[in-house]
Amino acid sequence: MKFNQICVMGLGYIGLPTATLFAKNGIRVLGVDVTQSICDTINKGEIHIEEPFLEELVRDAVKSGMLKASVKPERADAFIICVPTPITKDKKADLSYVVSAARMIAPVLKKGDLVILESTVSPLCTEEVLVPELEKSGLSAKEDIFVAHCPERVLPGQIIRELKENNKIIGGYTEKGALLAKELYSVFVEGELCITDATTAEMCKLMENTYRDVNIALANELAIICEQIGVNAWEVIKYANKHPRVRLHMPGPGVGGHCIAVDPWFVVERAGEAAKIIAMSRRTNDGMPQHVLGRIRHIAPEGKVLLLGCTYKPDVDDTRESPVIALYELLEKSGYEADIYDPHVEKYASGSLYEKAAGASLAVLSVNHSEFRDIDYARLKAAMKEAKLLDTRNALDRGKAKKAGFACYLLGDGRDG
Ligand code: SAJ
Repeated sequence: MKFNQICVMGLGYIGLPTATLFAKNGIRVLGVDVTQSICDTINKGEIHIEEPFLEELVRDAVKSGMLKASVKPERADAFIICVPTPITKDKKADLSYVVSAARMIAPVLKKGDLVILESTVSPLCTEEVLVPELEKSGLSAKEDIFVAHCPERVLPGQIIRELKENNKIIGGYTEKGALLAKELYSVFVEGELCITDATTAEMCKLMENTYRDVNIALANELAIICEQIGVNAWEVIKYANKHPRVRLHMPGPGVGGHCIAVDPWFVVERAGEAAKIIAMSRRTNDGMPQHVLGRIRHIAPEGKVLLLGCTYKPDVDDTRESPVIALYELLEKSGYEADIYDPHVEKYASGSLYEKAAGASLAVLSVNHSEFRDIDYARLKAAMKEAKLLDTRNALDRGKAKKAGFACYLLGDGRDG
């Protein structure tokens, strides 16, 4: 089959880069997003998110006429669903965006079309949620149309490169569905296209992120233990990782983002009691802001605390599920005067780090943004009320800070003061 026109449903961190790469490789793309202002921005050749190389690609794709955005889908050869799958307050997968995307597609669906679900979903969602919705069109997903689950696996900040280079799992609802999806992605994917069934693909994606979450929980537990027994967890990790079969992860103030902090709960929801380690790891990581608060209380019992960075990871503008926001709220609840400086987040980027630090009793490195690599510690000290630093990422130049007169503390270090 030749794909002439495709529709990409959802123009966020995954949908927009995906749409753009197809457009760049000769397929006409209609990007669909329910938010009119997002469509307007894209149709002007501009973007609404921060991601390296994306802006130029979108500009070119729109200019060439290969990429357009609209709030409604149109007839196409293939539909790729890239909508969010958030989590509810009681830790259940919210599949409502997948359902509404399927409902928008159903009226324009015709025999022979391919529908791909890229969003991360709970086990069996393709079979139990997506297919029944699509079949409301009167077309059978076994005979008339083709369905596949091909989960996105790219890392924010490196999306364009990883979309092309990463291996991709192609989970067909039927064998023919998998083959067609493989054909479509081979337009720009240079990695291996691994064919399996849709439910296996769902589990692969969930376990990739669960693996990371469980390992980060182990690192966070190690940090807490090291603080108790008086060793430095970062040194333990550094040397343990010299073993050829050991790959300890890094501790931190918690796990954020819309993936790792969320996906393991999808497994727990389905597997219940059987998912013991997975649930416990989630709780360990969710408990880290509280642990950091404990350390802050010890170092600076009161006053103003400035958090350096509030995104869920370095050098991105994304604050979704960020543990730093949780820490900020905990600080406020505990009577501190809390503030955030983050050069990547408009709301917290005004003024300079030094202006924001005025009168603070403690500065906490909460996100290891590149900008924080070369802080002028003498200037920072002059601004602050007390010269105290807590590094939760092992990323500050604490040698320099100490020379400038700072008392430095490190998460996971039981010897730091
Ligand atoms: N983190 C630690 N310690 C570590 C590594 C990470 O505390 O050793 C924290 C980070 O600070 C951050 C969180 O984990 O808060 C997650 O960041 P990340 O960079 O590990 O991952 P994400 O959420 O940006 O992207 C992940 C990726 N999955 C894996 O690496 C297995 C990506 O490939 C997926 O596409 C993405 O989830 C997704 O969409 O599911």
